[in-house]
Amino acid sequence: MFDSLQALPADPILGLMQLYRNDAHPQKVDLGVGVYKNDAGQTPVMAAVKAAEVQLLAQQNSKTYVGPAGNEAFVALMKQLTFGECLSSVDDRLAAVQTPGGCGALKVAAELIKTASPTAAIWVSSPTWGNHIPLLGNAGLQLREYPYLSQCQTQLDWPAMQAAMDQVKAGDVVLLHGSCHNPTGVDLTLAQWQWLADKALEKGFIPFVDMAYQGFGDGIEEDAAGLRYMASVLPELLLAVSCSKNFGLYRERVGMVVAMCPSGGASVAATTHMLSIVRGIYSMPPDHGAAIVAHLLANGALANEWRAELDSMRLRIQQLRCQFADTMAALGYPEFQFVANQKGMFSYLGISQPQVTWLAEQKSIYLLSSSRASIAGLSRDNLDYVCHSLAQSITV
Ligand code: PLP
Ligand code: TYF
Repeated sequence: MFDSLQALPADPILGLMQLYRNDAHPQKVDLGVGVYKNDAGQTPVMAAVKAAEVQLLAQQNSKTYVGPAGNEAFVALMKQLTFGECLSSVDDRLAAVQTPGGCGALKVAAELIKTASPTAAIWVSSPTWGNHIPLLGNAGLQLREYPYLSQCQTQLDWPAMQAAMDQVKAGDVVLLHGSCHNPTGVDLTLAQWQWLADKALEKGFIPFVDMAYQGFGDGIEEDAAGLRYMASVLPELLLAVSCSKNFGLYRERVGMVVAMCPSGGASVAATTHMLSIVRGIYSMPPDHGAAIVAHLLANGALANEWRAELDSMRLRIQQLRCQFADTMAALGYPEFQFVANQKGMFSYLGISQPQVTWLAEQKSIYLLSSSRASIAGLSRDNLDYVCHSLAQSITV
């Protein structure tokens, strides 16, 4: 049976992680995978997460099954974190379950859309995160693209995106990145979210917000403003949440999927379908990471410590963005100023594929072939090396 299988290429992002690990160059730099790193180049366990984990281990007296919906306290607290002040007015219309990471949430949502409306198309930004395609497309739904970037690849092409929204049919789904657009770092303003909400009402399409970086753009509350506005005015939306980045819980696989339904009755039915989908894929999500988040968010002191640490991570990335742009300007390349204005982990540096290859082969600096760089991979120690190498790659 397995003789017939042809080997597939590695995931371009995770494959790059392996190349970096195998590289013995003492100055190697990983600007590939979107993982937060501190100035020492490490991805430490956040202090409040570690404290919550220690307390949890001391308290936990059973490892029995939790069930397909996962940890209920986690779901309640995460709905609060994401929907904020508008939760009380929509809570009875929300169907929500804990999932294995944001990827699990995207997959469950795709299957739910497929169940509710098999002919619906999902519209994704061009470009979008590479994994959106298999996670959403493998459910058998039609994927369509809407334009997102202008020709220069560093700014939103808002008129083109607006025009595309007129093509979206009633009942179609439009995927939006909650904040810190992956791969471009180009975000929507609140006024643009409001325009999209009006358009969704007018055309009858359903926004699907992928929130994988809450707290990395402008702040925890600010990054949810678009979602919250939409939730306050629309009858329906979908939300996929990841706790991988903002709680630093990557490998624990923590996330949540939410379907906001037009009525409480519809949300009860949607929940039963979510649970059925979950049973058909992985039966129930892992508990440990979600239990950590639930413990942390329920404890005021730990929650405050976590918020402060996340704020400092966000500020560090913003500072790196500015330092990168300033250093490039000092080297004669002021055109990289856009990096300072973008949000979150990623930016397209706008260099060609041969330049990306040259940086990897000659300088052991790894970024995606699209020129997406994970800014969190920069540090005080490697910034000059990266900027000088980048400048050199432009002249060779
Ligand atoms: N959505 C986007 C845009 C992402 O960048 C990621 C990756 O971190 C995810 C979803 C899901 O991540 P995870 O499954 O690790 O929580
Ligand atoms: O885009 C990134 O780098 C992150 C991490 O299969 C990631 O979102 C990359 C690939 C993948 C899962 C997560």
